[in-house]
Amino acid sequence: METLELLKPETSQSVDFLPLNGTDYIELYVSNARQAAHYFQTAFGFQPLAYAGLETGLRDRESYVVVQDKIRMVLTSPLHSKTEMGRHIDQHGDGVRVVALWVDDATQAFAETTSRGARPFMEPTREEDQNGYVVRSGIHTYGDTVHVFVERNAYGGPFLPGYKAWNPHYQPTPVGLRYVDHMVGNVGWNEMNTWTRFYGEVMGFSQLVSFDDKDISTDYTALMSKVMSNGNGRIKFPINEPAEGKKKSQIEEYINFYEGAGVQHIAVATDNIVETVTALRDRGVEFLRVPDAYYDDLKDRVGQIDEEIETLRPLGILVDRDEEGYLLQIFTKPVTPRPTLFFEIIQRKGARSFGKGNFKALFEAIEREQELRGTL
Ligand code: TYF
Ligand code: FE
Repeated sequence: METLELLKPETSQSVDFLPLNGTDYIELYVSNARQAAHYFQTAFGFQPLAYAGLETGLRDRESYVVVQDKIRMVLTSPLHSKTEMGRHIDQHGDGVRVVALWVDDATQAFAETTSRGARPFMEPTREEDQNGYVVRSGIHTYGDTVHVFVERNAYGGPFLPGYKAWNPHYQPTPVGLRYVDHMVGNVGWNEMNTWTRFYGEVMGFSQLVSFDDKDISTDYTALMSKVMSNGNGRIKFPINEPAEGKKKSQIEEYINFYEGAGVQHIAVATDNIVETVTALRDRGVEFLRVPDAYYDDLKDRVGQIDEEIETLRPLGILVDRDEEGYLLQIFTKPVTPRPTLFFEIIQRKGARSFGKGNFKALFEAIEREQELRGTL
């Protein structure tokens, strides 16, 4: 199947029971939030936004919020032993705990999803300060990951009530990251359909068919993937499960190291991938490399593109084309000690797919890394 289509297209009559405005924030539980925030500022060009911790009256945790255009990341660490955060970090290492979604009505989002079978994580809760109020609610998804619904239309503060503005001297320049394009979940053996059904039935998403399942379950990939999208397309969640191949699936490696299902990669969009990747490299971000031969037949595969192939080659930027246009993408090495979480930088020029034409080269590059780690 080559064309992109929704398997369950929204008709004009069907109402989206879970309208989502976009990604609100991504919260990572990490062992040293202060240093992680510094890393995301220094290496990825995020700006300091807000802080909560001892200085705001908290005793159990510290959180730093960094921002780049529409992307907000929260780095949170516990301040003492035997916390839920500490248990999360012990099991998973540093990783994504919360994928927060911006809604107009967090109470309704909670009711609509829990009535369809979602496991509650947080009852609708109103928090307020001098800047207004926010209502948040939450449900569990795969592994220990949760979705928090954030209703913030009546809030004017820097982040959430309880946080104070964080405006230190050190503010490295942004690298041009704009918004979260998609976030990928890795789930266990034979669990993909459970979770795509969850996003379909509980959250009202539809499957985006940009490649059929068999396309990527070949020798060199050993994974299955389906992409779930909400009604307006602002939220896209590909779900991967491991598959039996000649070698250990990269998804199985993730599940083993993360000790469960979790967020595998966060894809962030840029309007100028050449400038963004140049800046990220200069700041020490490390990317996967495909063999140089990839660039020799690139023009034959993708046709005319705006960028010079000789500009893309030294940076390792990949290109793929679909019926609607093309996209440029590149993948970082894992950003955590365990080979689990990584980032994708993506620039779309019309294409709405996910780089199927790059899977072979990409997955072989991942396998070379697995080989170095001794986990293949
Ligand atoms: O999100 C995607 O589908 C692409 C391709 O382990 C991809 O970024 C899929 C699986 C994977 C790495 C990249
Ligand atoms: Fe991706």
